[in-house]
Amino acid sequence: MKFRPQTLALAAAATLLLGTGAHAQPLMVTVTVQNLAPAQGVAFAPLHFGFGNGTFDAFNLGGGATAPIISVAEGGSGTDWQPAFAAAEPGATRGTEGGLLLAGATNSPTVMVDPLLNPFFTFAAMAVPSNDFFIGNDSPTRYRVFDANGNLAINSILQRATDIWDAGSEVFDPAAAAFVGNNDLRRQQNSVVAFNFAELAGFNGLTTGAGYTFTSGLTADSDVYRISFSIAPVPEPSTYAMMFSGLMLVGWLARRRRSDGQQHPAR
Ligand SMILES: [Ca+2]
Ligand SMILES: [Ca+2]
Repeated sequence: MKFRPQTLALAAAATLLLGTGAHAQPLMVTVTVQNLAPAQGVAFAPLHFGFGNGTFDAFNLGGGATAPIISVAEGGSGTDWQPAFAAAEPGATRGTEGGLLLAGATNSPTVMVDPLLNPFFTFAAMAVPSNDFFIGNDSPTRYRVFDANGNLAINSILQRATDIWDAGSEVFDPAAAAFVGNNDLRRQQNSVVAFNFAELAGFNGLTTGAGYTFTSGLTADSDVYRISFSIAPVPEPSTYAMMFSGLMLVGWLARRRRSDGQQHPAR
């Protein structure tokens, strides 16, 4: 009787494992990104993204930008955004998509996602050229990609010109723009995160790092970016890998039982 509560806990854990297995099959999710901006217009640095539980919140409208979003907005690297996401949500599936996405270009990374544990999509990418402009979701629960049954709930996320943010961390200055300007000229803006696409026209005529002459061409209702989701089952070898890791856990439970002097249950 001494071990009974623990045995019950183990049984509950095993049931949870088996019970969620029926609906929480991991999925292969292809995240297709498209730059919809006018030709010669705004490009986007690699998209930093994650499927999570909806708790990692990188910035707030009207709030001062913190290191995670500045690391996206002022150069696109996301060197603070990714670790902050990982710290907030250790179980999230995170990724970074390709290189610089020019107007008209597309990219389609695929990641494995548990749709029940990580139903929400969070993203951030720098707008180029700019000093500190980016796209991203303010609310971490704004985009629920999977419903409670693990089915795809939305097919895509569309970003318009009016969705482009100014991090408020670096003063607008084409001479100091990321990748083409002089970093020594960068000045702290000491402002807050705000919507701002109109200022991109201030870069018109700039020869970009990609070699074209920039023309914003954006109006308030211009589409600039689309993120689309498609799902597929996990391929067989990965399925076996998941089963194997599951068996490892069951094996660990069995060892616990034996070390506790409990009889291995017949199956
Ligand atoms: Ca927020
Ligand atoms: Ca700014």
